[in-house]
Amino acid sequence: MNTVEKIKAGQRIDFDEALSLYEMDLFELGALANEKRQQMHDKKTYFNINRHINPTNICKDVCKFCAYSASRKNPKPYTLKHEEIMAIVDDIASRGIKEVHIVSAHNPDTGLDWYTTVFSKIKAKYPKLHIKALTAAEIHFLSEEYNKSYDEIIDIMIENGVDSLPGGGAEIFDEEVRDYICKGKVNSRQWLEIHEKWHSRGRKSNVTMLFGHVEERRHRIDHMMRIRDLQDRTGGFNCFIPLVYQSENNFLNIKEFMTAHEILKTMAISRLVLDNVPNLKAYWVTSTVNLALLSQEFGANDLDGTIEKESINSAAGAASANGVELQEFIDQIKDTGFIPVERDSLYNELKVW
Ligand code: V47
Repeated sequence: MNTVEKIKAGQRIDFDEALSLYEMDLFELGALANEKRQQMHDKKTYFNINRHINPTNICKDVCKFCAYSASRKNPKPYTLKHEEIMAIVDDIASRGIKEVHIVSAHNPDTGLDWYTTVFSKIKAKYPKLHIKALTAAEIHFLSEEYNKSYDEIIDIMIENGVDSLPGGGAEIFDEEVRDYICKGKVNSRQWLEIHEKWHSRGRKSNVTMLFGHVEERRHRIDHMMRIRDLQDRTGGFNCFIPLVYQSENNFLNIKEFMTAHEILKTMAISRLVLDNVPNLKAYWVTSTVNLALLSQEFGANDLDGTIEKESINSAAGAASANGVELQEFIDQIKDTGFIPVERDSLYNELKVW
Protein backbone atom coordinates (compact mmCIF):
# COMPACT_ATOMS: atom_id res chain seq x y z
CA MET A 1 0.00 0.00 0.00
CA ASN A 2 1.30 3.47 -0.77
CA THR A 3 0.91 6.41 1.64
CA VAL A 4 -2.30 7.73 0.12
CA GLU A 5 -3.87 4.26 0.15
CA LYS A 6 -2.85 3.83 3.79
CA ILE A 7 -4.46 7.15 4.73
CA LYS A 8 -7.62 6.26 2.83
CA ALA A 9 -7.75 2.92 4.63
CA GLY A 10 -7.51 4.75 7.99
CA GLN A 11 -4.01 3.45 8.72
CA ARG A 12 -1.40 5.42 10.60
CA ILE A 13 1.52 6.89 8.62
CA ASP A 14 5.14 7.05 9.79
CA PHE A 15 7.72 9.87 9.71
CA ASP A 16 8.97 9.26 6.14
CA GLU A 17 5.48 8.83 4.77
CA ALA A 18 4.36 12.05 6.46
CA LEU A 19 7.34 13.96 5.09
CA SER A 20 6.66 12.66 1.58
CA LEU A 21 3.17 14.25 1.68
CA TYR A 22 4.83 17.64 1.14
CA GLU A 23 5.69 16.42 -2.40
CA MET A 24 2.03 15.94 -3.28
CA ASP A 25 -0.02 18.36 -5.31
CA LEU A 26 -1.59 20.87 -2.90
CA PHE A 27 -5.16 20.19 -3.95
CA GLU A 28 -4.83 16.41 -3.86
CA LEU A 29 -3.31 16.68 -0.40
CA GLY A 30 -6.04 19.11 0.65
CA ALA A 31 -8.74 16.75 -0.57
CA LEU A 32 -7.26 13.92 1.53
CA ALA A 33 -7.17 16.10 4.65
CA ASN A 34 -10.64 17.45 3.94
CA GLU A 35 -12.03 13.92 3.71
CA LYS A 36 -10.63 13.20 7.17
CA ARG A 37 -11.90 16.53 8.50
CA GLN A 38 -15.40 15.84 7.16
CA GLN A 39 -15.44 12.37 8.73
CA MET A 40 -14.61 13.95 12.07
CA HIS A 41 -16.48 17.27 11.97
CA ASP A 42 -18.60 17.37 8.83
CA LYS A 43 -18.86 21.03 7.69
CA LYS A 44 -18.69 22.50 11.18
CA THR A 45 -16.23 25.27 11.94
CA TYR A 46 -15.75 25.82 15.64
CA PHE A 47 -15.00 29.08 17.41
CA ASN A 48 -15.45 30.48 20.88
CA ILE A 49 -16.20 33.86 22.39
CA ASN A 50 -13.08 34.58 24.34
CA ARG A 51 -10.73 37.26 25.62
CA HIS A 52 -6.96 37.11 25.77
CA ILE A 53 -5.22 38.88 28.65
CA ASN A 54 -1.42 39.22 28.66
CA PRO A 55 -0.70 40.61 32.15
CA THR A 56 3.04 41.32 31.88
CA ASN A 57 5.67 41.55 29.17
CA ILE A 58 8.71 41.52 31.46
CA CYS A 59 10.60 38.31 30.75
CA LYS A 60 13.74 36.68 32.05
CA ASP A 61 14.05 34.61 28.85
CA VAL A 62 15.11 35.88 25.44
CA CYS A 63 13.40 33.99 22.63
CA LYS A 64 14.68 35.28 19.31
CA PHE A 65 11.25 35.15 17.65
CA CYS A 66 9.46 37.09 20.37
CA ALA A 67 8.47 40.72 19.83
CA TYR A 68 6.22 40.86 22.88
CA SER A 69 8.65 40.74 25.77
CA ALA A 70 10.17 44.05 26.88
CA SER A 71 13.60 44.42 25.29
CA ARG A 72 15.49 46.93 23.22
CA LYS A 73 13.06 46.14 20.36
CA ASN A 74 10.04 46.77 22.57
CA PRO A 75 11.10 49.20 25.29
CA LYS A 76 7.71 49.42 27.02
CA PRO A 77 7.67 47.10 30.04
CA TYR A 78 4.36 46.68 31.87
CA THR A 79 2.85 44.58 34.63
CA LEU A 80 -0.89 44.80 35.28
CA LYS A 81 -2.14 45.02 38.84
CA HIS A 82 -4.71 42.47 39.95
CA GLU A 83 -7.31 45.25 40.11
CA GLU A 84 -6.62 46.08 36.48
CA ILE A 85 -6.98 42.43 35.47
CA MET A 86 -10.19 42.14 37.49
CA ALA A 87 -11.61 45.25 35.81
CA ILE A 88 -11.08 43.56 32.44
CA VAL A 89 -12.66 40.35 33.73
CA ASP A 90 -15.67 42.23 35.20
CA ASP A 91 -16.22 43.82 31.82
CA ILE A 92 -16.00 40.60 29.82
CA ALA A 93 -18.16 38.64 32.26
CA SER A 94 -20.84 41.33 32.01
CA ARG A 95 -20.85 40.77 28.23
CA GLY A 96 -21.22 37.00 28.45
CA ILE A 97 -17.70 36.04 27.36
CA LYS A 98 -17.04 32.45 28.38
CA GLU A 99 -13.28 31.99 28.30
CA VAL A 100 -10.36 34.04 29.52
CA HIS A 101 -6.97 33.07 28.10
CA ILE A 102 -4.23 34.41 30.37
CA VAL A 103 -0.62 34.15 29.24
CA SER A 104 2.31 36.26 30.39
CA ALA A 105 6.03 36.61 29.97
CA HIS A 106 8.35 35.10 32.63
CA ASN A 107 8.52 37.96 35.09
CA PRO A 108 10.91 37.31 38.00
CA ASP A 109 9.84 40.46 39.89
CA THR A 110 6.23 39.72 40.75
CA GLY A 111 6.21 36.67 43.05
CA LEU A 112 4.34 33.40 42.60
CA ASP A 113 1.23 34.84 44.23
CA TRP A 114 0.86 37.51 41.59
CA TYR A 115 0.58 34.72 39.05
CA THR A 116 -1.83 32.49 40.93
CA THR A 117 -3.97 34.68 43.21
CA VAL A 118 -5.59 36.36 40.26
CA PHE A 119 -7.00 33.00 39.16
CA SER A 120 -8.69 32.39 42.52
CA LYS A 121 -10.11 35.91 42.48
CA ILE A 122 -11.57 35.33 39.02
CA LYS A 123 -12.93 31.88 39.94
CA ALA A 124 -14.50 33.09 43.20
CA LYS A 125 -16.34 35.87 41.41
CA TYR A 126 -17.15 34.08 38.13
CA PRO A 127 -17.18 30.31 38.73
CA LYS A 128 -18.48 29.57 35.22
CA LEU A 129 -15.83 31.57 33.39
CA HIS A 130 -13.31 29.10 31.94
CA ILE A 131 -9.73 30.00 32.84
CA LYS A 132 -7.20 28.82 30.27
CA ALA A 133 -3.90 29.94 31.69
CA LEU A 134 -0.15 29.40 32.04
CA THR A 135 1.79 27.76 29.26
CA ALA A 136 4.18 24.93 30.06
CA ALA A 137 6.95 27.53 29.59
CA GLU A 138 5.44 29.60 32.41
CA ILE A 139 4.98 26.53 34.62
CA HIS A 140 8.64 25.63 34.09
CA PHE A 141 9.68 29.21 34.87
CA LEU A 142 7.59 29.27 38.08
CA SER A 143 8.94 25.89 39.11
CA GLU A 144 12.56 27.04 38.75
CA GLU A 145 12.06 30.51 40.15
CA TYR A 146 10.17 29.41 43.28
CA ASN A 147 11.88 26.06 43.77
CA LYS A 148 8.75 23.94 43.41
CA SER A 149 8.19 20.79 41.38
CA TYR A 150 5.97 20.79 38.31
CA ASP A 151 3.45 18.77 40.35
CA GLU A 152 3.38 21.41 43.07
CA ILE A 153 2.84 24.24 40.58
CA ILE A 154 0.09 22.25 38.84
CA ASP A 155 -1.60 21.58 42.19
CA ILE A 156 -1.48 25.30 43.01
CA MET A 157 -2.99 26.13 39.62
CA ILE A 158 -5.83 23.67 40.07
CA GLU A 159 -6.50 24.82 43.65
CA ASN A 160 -6.72 28.38 42.36
CA GLY A 161 -9.18 27.64 39.56
CA VAL A 162 -7.22 27.13 36.34
CA ASP A 163 -9.35 24.92 34.07
CA SER A 164 -7.13 24.16 31.10
CA LEU A 165 -3.64 24.75 29.73
CA PRO A 166 -2.99 26.70 26.55
CA GLY A 167 -0.63 25.23 24.00
CA GLY A 168 2.00 27.96 23.98
CA GLY A 169 5.72 27.52 24.41
CA ALA A 170 5.99 24.33 22.35
CA GLU A 171 7.63 26.20 19.45
CA ILE A 172 9.60 23.43 17.66
CA PHE A 173 10.63 20.37 19.63
CA ASP A 174 13.77 19.59 17.61
CA GLU A 175 16.58 20.31 20.08
CA GLU A 176 18.94 22.01 17.62
CA VAL A 177 16.33 24.40 16.22
CA ARG A 178 14.97 25.03 19.70
CA ASP A 179 18.41 25.92 21.02
CA TYR A 180 18.81 28.42 18.22
CA ILE A 181 15.42 30.15 18.59
CA CYS A 182 14.74 29.98 22.34
CA LYS A 183 17.66 28.56 24.29
CA GLY A 184 17.20 28.73 28.05
CA LYS A 185 13.47 28.29 28.40
CA VAL A 186 11.55 25.06 28.93
CA ASN A 187 13.07 22.29 26.79
CA SER A 188 11.05 19.87 24.66
CA ARG A 189 11.17 16.98 27.12
CA GLN A 190 10.07 19.25 29.97
CA TRP A 191 7.28 20.81 27.88
CA LEU A 192 5.86 17.35 27.12
CA GLU A 193 6.36 16.18 30.72
CA ILE A 194 4.35 19.14 32.06
CA HIS A 195 1.46 18.41 29.69
CA GLU A 196 1.62 14.72 30.57
CA LYS A 197 1.34 15.60 34.25
CA TRP A 198 -1.55 17.96 33.53
CA HIS A 199 -3.35 15.24 31.53
CA SER A 200 -2.78 12.72 34.33
CA ARG A 201 -5.03 14.92 36.50
CA GLY A 202 -7.83 14.30 33.97
CA ARG A 203 -7.38 17.78 32.51
CA LYS A 204 -7.18 18.96 28.92
CA SER A 205 -4.66 21.13 27.09
CA ASN A 206 -3.71 22.37 23.64
CA VAL A 207 -0.45 22.15 21.76
CA THR A 208 1.09 24.63 19.33
CA MET A 209 3.87 24.55 16.75
CA LEU A 210 5.67 27.71 15.68
CA PHE A 211 6.67 27.34 12.02
CA GLY A 212 7.88 29.39 9.09
CA HIS A 213 11.18 30.57 10.62
CA VAL A 214 14.45 28.57 10.48
CA GLU A 215 12.95 25.11 10.81
CA GLU A 216 12.71 22.63 7.95
CA ARG A 217 9.78 20.44 6.96
CA ARG A 218 11.32 17.44 8.76
CA HIS A 219 11.32 19.39 12.03
CA ARG A 220 7.59 20.01 11.71
CA ILE A 221 6.94 16.30 11.14
CA ASP A 222 9.15 15.41 14.10
CA HIS A 223 7.15 17.88 16.22
CA MET A 224 3.88 16.25 15.19
CA MET A 225 5.25 12.75 15.88
CA ARG A 226 6.23 13.69 19.45
CA ILE A 227 2.72 15.07 20.02
CA ARG A 228 1.13 11.93 18.57
CA ASP A 229 3.21 9.73 20.87
CA LEU A 230 2.18 11.61 24.00
CA GLN A 231 -1.44 11.74 22.87
CA ASP A 232 -1.42 7.94 22.47
CA ARG A 233 -0.52 7.71 26.15
CA THR A 234 -2.78 10.41 27.62
CA GLY A 235 -5.49 11.50 25.16
CA GLY A 236 -5.31 14.91 26.85
CA PHE A 237 -4.74 17.21 23.87
CA ASN A 238 -7.91 18.83 22.58
CA CYS A 239 -6.38 20.76 19.77
CA PHE A 240 -3.28 21.25 17.63
CA ILE A 241 -2.46 24.84 16.66
CA PRO A 242 0.18 25.53 14.02
CA LEU A 243 1.28 29.17 14.56
CA VAL A 244 2.64 30.96 11.52
CA TYR A 245 5.79 32.88 12.41
CA GLN A 246 5.42 36.71 12.34
CA SER A 247 8.62 38.45 11.45
CA GLU A 248 8.54 42.01 12.79
CA ASN A 249 10.33 43.53 15.81
CA ASN A 250 12.26 40.47 16.88
CA PHE A 251 15.79 39.09 16.77
CA LEU A 252 15.47 36.32 14.18
CA ASN A 253 15.93 38.53 11.15
CA ILE A 254 13.80 36.51 8.71
CA LYS A 255 11.95 38.74 6.33
CA GLU A 256 9.91 36.46 4.08
CA PHE A 257 6.47 35.38 5.22
CA MET A 258 5.90 31.70 4.60
CA THR A 259 3.84 31.07 1.45
CA ALA A 260 0.15 30.27 1.73
CA HIS A 261 0.93 27.14 -0.27
CA GLU A 262 3.32 25.86 2.44
CA ILE A 263 0.95 26.87 5.25
CA LEU A 264 -1.96 24.98 3.68
CA LYS A 265 0.20 21.90 3.07
CA THR A 266 1.32 21.98 6.70
CA MET A 267 -2.28 22.27 7.87
CA ALA A 268 -3.33 19.32 5.73
CA ILE A 269 -0.41 17.16 6.83
CA SER A 270 -1.13 17.98 10.49
CA ARG A 271 -4.67 16.69 10.07
CA LEU A 272 -3.37 13.46 8.53
CA VAL A 273 -0.50 12.81 10.95
CA LEU A 274 -2.34 13.73 14.14
CA ASP A 275 -5.00 11.09 13.74
CA ASN A 276 -5.52 11.03 17.53
CA VAL A 277 -5.92 14.79 18.17
CA PRO A 278 -9.56 15.74 17.66
CA ASN A 279 -9.26 19.38 16.60
CA LEU A 280 -7.02 21.40 14.30
CA LYS A 281 -7.05 25.14 14.81
CA ALA A 282 -6.23 27.58 12.03
CA TYR A 283 -5.34 30.44 14.36
CA TRP A 284 -6.59 33.44 12.38
CA VAL A 285 -4.27 35.75 14.32
CA THR A 286 -1.12 34.37 12.69
CA SER A 287 -2.51 33.21 9.36
CA THR A 288 -5.00 36.06 8.64
CA VAL A 289 -8.74 35.43 8.75
CA ASN A 290 -8.89 34.70 5.01
CA LEU A 291 -6.25 31.97 5.11
CA ALA A 292 -7.72 30.53 8.31
CA LEU A 293 -11.05 30.24 6.49
CA LEU A 294 -9.38 28.64 3.47
CA SER A 295 -7.62 26.24 5.85
CA GLN A 296 -11.06 24.85 6.69
CA GLU A 297 -10.88 23.14 3.25
CA PHE A 298 -7.43 21.75 4.11
CA GLY A 299 -8.11 19.89 7.33
CA ALA A 300 -8.70 22.61 9.94
CA ASN A 301 -11.99 22.72 11.86
CA ASP A 302 -11.46 25.59 14.30
CA LEU A 303 -10.54 29.28 14.18
CA ASP A 304 -9.95 30.12 17.88
CA GLY A 305 -12.23 32.98 18.92
CA THR A 306 -13.08 36.64 18.90
CA ILE A 307 -10.09 37.34 21.25
CA GLU A 308 -10.78 41.11 21.68
CA LYS A 309 -7.20 42.02 22.61
CA GLU A 310 -4.03 40.26 21.57
CA SER A 311 -0.51 41.41 22.37
CA ILE A 312 1.95 38.59 21.61
CA ASN A 313 1.52 38.11 17.88
CA SER A 314 0.38 41.64 17.11
CA ALA A 315 3.71 42.86 18.54
CA ALA A 316 5.39 40.82 15.79
CA GLY A 317 3.24 42.18 12.98
CA ALA A 318 -0.09 40.26 13.11
CA ALA A 319 -3.28 42.32 12.59
CA SER A 320 -4.89 40.98 15.74
CA ALA A 321 -4.52 43.74 18.35
CA ASN A 322 -8.28 44.28 18.61
CA GLY A 323 -9.70 40.85 17.88
CA VAL A 324 -12.56 40.29 15.47
CA GLU A 325 -16.28 41.14 15.72
CA LEU A 326 -18.53 38.17 16.46
CA GLN A 327 -21.01 38.87 13.67
CA GLU A 328 -18.23 39.37 11.14
CA PHE A 329 -16.71 36.05 12.17
CA ILE A 330 -20.01 34.22 11.79
CA ASP A 331 -20.82 35.83 8.43
CA GLN A 332 -17.40 34.94 7.04
CA ILE A 333 -17.67 31.31 8.14
CA LYS A 334 -21.09 31.08 6.46
CA ASP A 335 -19.82 32.79 3.31
CA THR A 336 -17.21 30.07 2.87
CA GLY A 337 -19.84 27.33 3.08
CA PHE A 338 -19.11 26.10 6.59
CA ILE A 339 -21.41 25.94 9.60
CA PRO A 340 -20.36 28.29 12.43
CA VAL A 341 -20.55 26.40 15.72
CA GLU A 342 -19.85 28.24 18.93
CA ARG A 343 -18.08 25.91 21.35
CA ASP A 344 -16.90 26.13 24.91
CA SER A 345 -13.24 25.81 25.81
CA LEU A 346 -13.47 22.01 25.97
CA TYR A 347 -15.18 21.70 22.58
CA ASN A 348 -18.70 21.11 23.84
CA GLU A 349 -21.08 22.62 21.29
CA LEU A 350 -22.98 25.64 22.61
CA LYS A 351 -24.79 27.08 19.61
CA VAL A 352 -25.05 26.56 15.89
CA TRP A 353 -25.22 30.07 14.42
O1 V47 B 1 4.24 30.20 22.48
C1 V47 B 1 5.58 34.32 19.84
C2 V47 B 1 3.98 32.36 19.71
C3 V47 B 1 2.67 31.69 21.39
C4 V47 B 1 5.67 34.83 17.75
O2 V47 B 1 -3.83 27.13 23.41
C5 V47 B 1 4.73 33.81 17.91
O3 V47 B 1 -5.67 27.77 22.45
C6 V47 B 1 4.28 33.82 15.68
O4 V47 B 1 0.34 29.75 22.34
N1 V47 B 1 5.20 34.79 15.45
C7 V47 B 1 1.63 32.14 22.38
N2 V47 B 1 4.03 33.30 16.89
C8 V47 B 1 0.23 32.02 21.78
C9 V47 B 1 -0.34 30.65 21.96
C10 V47 B 1 -1.77 30.40 21.71
C11 V47 B 1 -2.49 31.25 20.92
C12 V47 B 1 -3.84 30.99 20.70
C13 V47 B 1 -4.47 29.92 21.26
C14 V47 B 1 -3.74 29.06 22.06
C15 V47 B 1 -4.45 27.91 22.68
C16 V47 B 1 -2.38 29.28 22.29
O5 V47 B 1 2.85 32.71 20.44
C17 V47 B 1 4.07 31.44 21.88
C18 V47 B 1 4.85 31.50 20.61
O6 V47 B 1 4.95 30.25 20.00
N3 V47 B 1 4.73 33.50 19.21
N4 V47 B 1 6.17 35.14 18.96
C19 V47 B 1 5.91 35.32 16.45
N5 V47 B 1 6.84 36.24 16.21
